[in-house]
Amino acid sequence: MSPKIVLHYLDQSRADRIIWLLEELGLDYELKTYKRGRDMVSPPELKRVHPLGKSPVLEVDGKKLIESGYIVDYVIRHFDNNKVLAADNEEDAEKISLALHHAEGSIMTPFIVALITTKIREGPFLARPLLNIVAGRVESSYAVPNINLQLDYLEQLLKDNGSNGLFVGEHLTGADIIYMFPLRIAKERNFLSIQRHPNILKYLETIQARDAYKRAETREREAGMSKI
Ligand SMILES: N[C@@H](CCC(=O)N[C@@H](CS)C(=O)NCC(=O)O)C(=O)O
Repeated sequence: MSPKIVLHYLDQSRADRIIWLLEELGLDYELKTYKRGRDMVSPPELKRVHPLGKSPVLEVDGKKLIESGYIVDYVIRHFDNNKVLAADNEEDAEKISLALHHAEGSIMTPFIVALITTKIREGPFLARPLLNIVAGRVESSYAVPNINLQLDYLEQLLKDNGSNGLFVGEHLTGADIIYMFPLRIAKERNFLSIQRHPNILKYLETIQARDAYKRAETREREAGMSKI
């Protein structure tokens, strides 16, 4: 019997990884959507789904899964019956496992700090000269060098994996699913350049041209959800 899958999707969130994952595997799922409050925080209804109130939450036969890396791993282990995304060998499996930890464990941190400094700059008008100095220091001493460090590393991973434009092995894997979100944000926020990141830019194009990715976008749009 096929599982009952419900994706709890907060607008402008990492849930875009999971809807894409479900589309790649051709799984049936219900989409429940949530709008952020004016403070950008998730609404109380999402906290009723899971006490952390973060998105994505994936419900599988009533079991509530959190953390996008874990969700990607779980879904591939349980439902990738035709080995569409699963690793072809042990070495690739290790690389994918590392990617699932790396994306949320390290890459997202400087991006979140950069998001906070942007908010700091929008503080009370009269305080802005000082706020800009504080934000600028945090950006130049931590956020920007660490974003660049992570992007250079990802650029190298893509280069090392060869000409198929993907992160691990010969076909799309969980590593591609998990790295897409920070890389899309990197592009949105102008951290990428053709001189320094040609492989990342090609990767983004390759992914965005996939049928499953487009189907996910259509479903997001029809449900009134937008990307960050
Ligand atoms: N590491 C978690 C992060 C989850 C998370 O922070 N999600 C954000 C959206 S991208 C969220 O729910 N924000 C709303 C809030 O914090 O209230 C994951 O990968 O799932």
